Amino acid sequence: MPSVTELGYLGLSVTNLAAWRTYAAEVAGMEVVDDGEGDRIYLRMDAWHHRIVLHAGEVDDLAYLGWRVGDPIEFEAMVGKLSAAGIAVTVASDAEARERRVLALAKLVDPGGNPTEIFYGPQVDAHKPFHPGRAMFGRFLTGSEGLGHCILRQDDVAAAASFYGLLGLRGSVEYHLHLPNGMVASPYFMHCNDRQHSIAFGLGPMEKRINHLMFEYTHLDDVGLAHDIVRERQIDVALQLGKHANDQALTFYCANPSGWLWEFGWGARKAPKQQEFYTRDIFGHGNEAQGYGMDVPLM
Ligand code: MBD
Ligand code: FE
Repeated sequence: MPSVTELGYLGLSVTNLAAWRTYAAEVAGMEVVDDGEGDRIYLRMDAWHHRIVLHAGEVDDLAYLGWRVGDPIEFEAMVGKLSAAGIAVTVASDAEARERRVLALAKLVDPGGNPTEIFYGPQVDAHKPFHPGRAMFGRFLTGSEGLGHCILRQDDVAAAASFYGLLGLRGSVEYHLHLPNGMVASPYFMHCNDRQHSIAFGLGPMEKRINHLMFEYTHLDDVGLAHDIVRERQIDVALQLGKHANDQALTFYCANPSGWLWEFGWGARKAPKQQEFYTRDIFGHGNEAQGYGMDVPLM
């Protein structure tokens, strides 16, 4: 059965490209690449041409997610499998593939309405060493684990789980969180490689398509340095430093210039073969700035 292998790239629509340039480079340490197209800039995290495209736009939200498959055979099999399941999927033109810096891609929409792309063959600029936007102790942990994970809006969790299951991701509910109103939140996490989760959903209604992007540093000190910079610049922190029970990464969540969250992390364990669930995090992750859709009791 064909399967995606990693969350390969993201496209974001942003209203303030200048603020994003500063934040991505000086807070997160990503490399900003401008190919002179005028309406977009690229963020590098490793040797790939880019992992994130920032499109100058009217809205501040996710524009699309790119899921990688291994090669043309997997690509054809995946497009065939999705079509056979009754999902509308369109193979994009060569011009669109060039625009994404991949050999080929197909476009579809997930059950939450999130524009989704399946691709193979990213452009890897092996000749161009990754050059962080600020001093870094280590690097971004990408490789076969992809760029990180996202929490997406899904009004129908069962439909989302079966859609991402078709893409080849596995997972389950991993928390039962008791909310102050007496309800229980049951967020659902899915993986397609060693990264403990590449996607999650089911934390409740969301204004935007995306709640947060998590990326991981290879060195703990880069989380500490980012945290110092975030505090120095008085950027809103929605969840304080803490350790999740599922991926066991040390992370904190702060606002990006689009008003949704980036989760800065280090030290995640690899995806286990069998599912578990938890009722709280290991430590920390106290709620601080409200209104970012993360006012959930993880502790
Ligand atoms: C995560 O990465 C996360 O964002 C939440 C809310 C819970 C567990 C792991
Ligand atoms: Fe997360």
